[in-house]
Amino acid sequence: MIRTLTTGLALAALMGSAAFAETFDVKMLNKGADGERMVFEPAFVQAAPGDTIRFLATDKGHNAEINKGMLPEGAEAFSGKINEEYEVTLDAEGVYGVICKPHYAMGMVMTIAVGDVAAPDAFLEGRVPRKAKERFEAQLGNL
Ligand SMILES: [Cu+2]
Repeated sequence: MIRTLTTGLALAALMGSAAFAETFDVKMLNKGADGERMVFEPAFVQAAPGDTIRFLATDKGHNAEINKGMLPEGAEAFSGKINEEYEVTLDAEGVYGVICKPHYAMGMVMTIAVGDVAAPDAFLEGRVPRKAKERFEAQLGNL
């Protein structure tokens, strides 16, 4: 009886961290609820280390990938295929900039914050299309 209890507790402790990890669904859409075209919805996600982001191919023709250089130090870049659901677990704290490659110029971008973080200074340095920049700036406003 005691032995069973101990085993049960050890198991619960082992599964503890996984049990608290969350999954966030992000739709890839031709048109968002607010009428904006080519969007990730939601366009900003506040996550914790170990959480998973699931990009849903709700509409056709989209993908989700890290924009070059827009990821925390030590984090791995990722890239989903067009028309496919894609799932990624983020362990490194920081700010991740995600784009849909075909619609980057049209501003199809989103931001994921992992942990309690601030927007990095250099996040929007370099060449970012105007519409994408506007949306990134609005998303970073959540931090
Ligand atoms: Cu797209």
